[in-house]
Amino acid sequence: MNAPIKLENTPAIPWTANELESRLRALESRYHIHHPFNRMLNGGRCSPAQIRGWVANRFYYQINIPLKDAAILSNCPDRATRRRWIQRLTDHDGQGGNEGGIEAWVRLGEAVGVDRDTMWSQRLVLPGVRFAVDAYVNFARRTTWQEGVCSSLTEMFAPQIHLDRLAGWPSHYPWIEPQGLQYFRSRVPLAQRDVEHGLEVTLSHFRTPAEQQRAVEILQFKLDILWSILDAVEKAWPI
Ligand code: AHQ
Repeated sequence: MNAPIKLENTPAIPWTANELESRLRALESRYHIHHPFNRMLNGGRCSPAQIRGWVANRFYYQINIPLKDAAILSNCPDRATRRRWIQRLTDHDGQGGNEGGIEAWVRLGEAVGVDRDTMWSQRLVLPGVRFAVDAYVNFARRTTWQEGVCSSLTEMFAPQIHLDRLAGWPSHYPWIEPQGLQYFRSRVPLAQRDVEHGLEVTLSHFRTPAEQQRAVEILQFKLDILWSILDAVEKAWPI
């Protein structure tokens, strides 16, 4: 299992920005794309009940992303950063004619057989999922905005997991209405845009060896959150 990331001894001299980025990207091996439940899901081996359980539980993560991002915004005194960061809220909540990612996830629910009311009722959300997601939101509320930004960098690895779904689900799960996968399609360019901003902030803020070790630990914390969500789902809908 994932042992906590601890460098033997924090380096005496700071890493360059490129070295810090490489250290963060090296955590990809701990990303939930490698979780047994995700391998089963993207490998076409999930039952409709398991897919419905996963979609209904990940909805709790999705509806909390804007709360997490609003917490970061409320901690951030820098207008230029806020002008960029606020886009993340409207990406999920929608704006004008764009219904946003939360509505797209509700439609994913309907496409897999979880109706809108059940999704919003959250009655399928597991204690372990609620606990992990709430830990993420509360982290963003109580820490610095820069640490909150750093924690979003698990999305460095997200385009691949969305592309895996788009490549495999139509043939693995032909019973799912293709339109239901729109969220995954929409997320790839947004993730790339968000990671560009998140890395800019992280690589410029975390400078000293101790700060850079902290950045690595923050990313590991968020990777654990995503992993724990799948642990809970797998336990409720065993492989
Ligand atoms: O759909 C996802 C999303 O909008 C975000 C925002 C970002 C954050 O701020 O933490 N992380 C994230 C992620 C999304 N989807 C997950 C998935 O597996 O579909 C991956 C997750 C991430 O990698 O952090």
